[in-house]
Amino acid sequence: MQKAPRRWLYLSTIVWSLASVSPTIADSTEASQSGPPTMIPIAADGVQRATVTLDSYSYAPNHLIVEAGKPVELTLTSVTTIIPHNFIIKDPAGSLSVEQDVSAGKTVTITFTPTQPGTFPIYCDKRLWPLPSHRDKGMEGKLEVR
Ligand SMILES: [Cu+2]
Repeated sequence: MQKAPRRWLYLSTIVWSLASVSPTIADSTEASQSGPPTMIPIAADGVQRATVTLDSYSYAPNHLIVEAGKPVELTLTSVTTIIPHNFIIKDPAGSLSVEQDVSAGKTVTITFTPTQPGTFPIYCDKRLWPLPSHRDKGMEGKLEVR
């Protein structure tokens, strides 16, 4: 008799604590969307290297500026303890498509070469149903290709 109600209480506590995080996220959304533009330097070997920190729910920096036609190497470092994230860059016109999962606490390096100038969205499409997606919680940014 006792087991079922106790489990329900446990689950509802989790849902409640996840929901209670939302107001904080709404605040940080404003800040993350207005992050300062970061021009990624070109190293001696011609590679544009930078490190991006993934947190719940943000990228830092989140506005990256790179040059077209030169390889970009991004080190994606997750500082979360539980929540998995990903790093997606999509050009709707098809010139760029990057998608990389980054597990909690992990570091992954990705390389791609943008060919077309433009500004492309960066975002995390993970979501824990029925909560909004991480992108909706502010986990987004942009890649500006010049
Ligand atoms: Cu995420």
